Amino acid sequence: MSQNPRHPAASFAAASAAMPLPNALPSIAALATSQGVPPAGSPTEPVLDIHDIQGNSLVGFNSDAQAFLFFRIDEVAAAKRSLRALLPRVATVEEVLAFRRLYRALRARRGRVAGSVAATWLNLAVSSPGIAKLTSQDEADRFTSDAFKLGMAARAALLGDDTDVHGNPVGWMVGHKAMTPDLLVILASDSVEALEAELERVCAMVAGLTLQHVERGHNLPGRLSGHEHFGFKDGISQPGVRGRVSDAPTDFLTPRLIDPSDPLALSHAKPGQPLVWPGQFVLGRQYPVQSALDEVTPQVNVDPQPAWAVNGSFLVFRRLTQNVPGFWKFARDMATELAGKHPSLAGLTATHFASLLVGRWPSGAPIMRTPDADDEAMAAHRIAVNDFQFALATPSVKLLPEAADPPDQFSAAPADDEGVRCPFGAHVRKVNPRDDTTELGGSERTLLKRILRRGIPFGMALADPMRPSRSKADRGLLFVSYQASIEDQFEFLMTDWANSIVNPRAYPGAADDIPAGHDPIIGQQGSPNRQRTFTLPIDGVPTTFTVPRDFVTTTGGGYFFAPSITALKTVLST
Ligand code: N7H
Repeated sequence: MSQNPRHPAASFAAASAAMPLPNALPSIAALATSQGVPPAGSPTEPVLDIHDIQGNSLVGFNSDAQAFLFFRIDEVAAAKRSLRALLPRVATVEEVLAFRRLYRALRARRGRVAGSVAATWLNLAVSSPGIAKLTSQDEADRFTSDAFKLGMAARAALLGDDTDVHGNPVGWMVGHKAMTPDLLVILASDSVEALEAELERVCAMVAGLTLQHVERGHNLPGRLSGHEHFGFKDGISQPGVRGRVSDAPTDFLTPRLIDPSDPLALSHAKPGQPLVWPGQFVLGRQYPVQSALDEVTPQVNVDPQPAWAVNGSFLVFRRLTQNVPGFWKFARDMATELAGKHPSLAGLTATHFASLLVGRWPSGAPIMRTPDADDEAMAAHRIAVNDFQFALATPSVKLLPEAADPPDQFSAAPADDEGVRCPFGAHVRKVNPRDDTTELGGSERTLLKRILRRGIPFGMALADPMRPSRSKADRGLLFVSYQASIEDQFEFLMTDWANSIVNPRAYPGAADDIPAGHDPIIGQQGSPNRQRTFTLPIDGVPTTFTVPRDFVTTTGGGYFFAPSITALKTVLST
């Protein structure tokens, strides 16, 4: 392990002010107590190449402050020297996971960790033009993803973004024709000062590169901590990536919290968190992908093209500006209108209406479990907050003793195959319909569409997002996702589900199906008519209304590839 004090991983061992920590990184094995017990009949999971895969993909930095540095390569030889210089700072899955486990161990023992451990991380990604510059056009062309090769701006119209008559995105600050980055450097830290210091160091270290654009993201302050700008808790539901981080049979990347005697343990890490084979997120024949036939059996993967893409992952970046006052004005107006028109909705609040659009209350509590009012205690319970499904009643699950304390005694989610409790169009039901049968078929197919989300808000928060405001300040989400296929995962979620009024599910009508409408958060009706619809079942009758304008607007973006450490060392910087 590197002892270089400037190495980001080394910096977390040194950062403990409150408690002396060992000089070197604690080994993961030392911290890995049991990560769960696989039930009999579980398929063997591959050992992930945790020294070679970048850490933000499979684990996630989850830091309070992040910076996204977009560079153009002007001088190839100097740019390669810069990459070589940055290489020791690139955080791997091993390092980020070691930190995560240390953090969890301290929190379990001491209750809180604030200030005792800190880390500053760096990860790198390259665009297709960047790869062409660092290797050759032929090499860049060997990637099989057309979306990646074309870039996000060329896909803007397909994604439903606002575009001009030539199909070019309108209003983008980064990633448009005049500013197509070659290289993306992501910095992350829990301290803004440490982040800014690292940003300066990185800029001073590199040559042959022009810094085109910087985005700064941060956890929102005060009671909005962990929430996005509309005021809803974010970062709750992620797929559980299968795979082990050492040869030990139970050293799983994703801790398993279900008792092995419970049948759900075969397919889930914990209730609400299905296990997904790692080939859905990282490239390589050694990592199986999901099968379209059942949720457990691994499906053989293929070698990536080019071969050096192994252990890499596609990174989608989207700068999403949020119109917070507009969103809440719409929610207030609709709540008043619906409450006035329908006696059964008398007393409907803007918060309740907005929660029906999201599928969760601002605290994060799922409306499937608490349909009438927010429930902060449910949201704070680490199992209850994500233990729900849609079509069938959610069964009770036997957890391992440490996960069952305190027990989840909140009311369980009933079956909602009719989309009455949680509208089919609600954001979280659109982008992850869980056990719903979709236009693709059985729910096992939804697992092929899962992504790893690593976004962070940007811009100043409104003190109270729900209160009327004339603020026009630029704020939103720096959306980041990792996946093995841009087309089949991120683009699918946008084009086939969020932007579709009928998929993944519609309401059955007497003659024809009644559309569920767009995803009211991220769904887009392409240019020039951006008017959307949403369907809410009222007194058992699916009732469709208009959503007048986008509350989330794309103001930049790009498709990148996060290569392995080996590829950075042996292909991209030589
Ligand atoms: Fe979404 N929001 O505040 O309404 N999202 N999202 N998202 N999102 C989620 O479970 C939000 C965006 C997904 O497994 C929550 O972590 C906003 C894009 C997926 O149950 C909330 C923006 C895409 C999930 C929001 C935005 C997705 C998810 C609940 C943009 C993909 C997990 C918290 C500004 C194309 C669903 C949580 C599951 C959850 C919001 C963007 C996808 C509150 C404001 C672009 C897969």
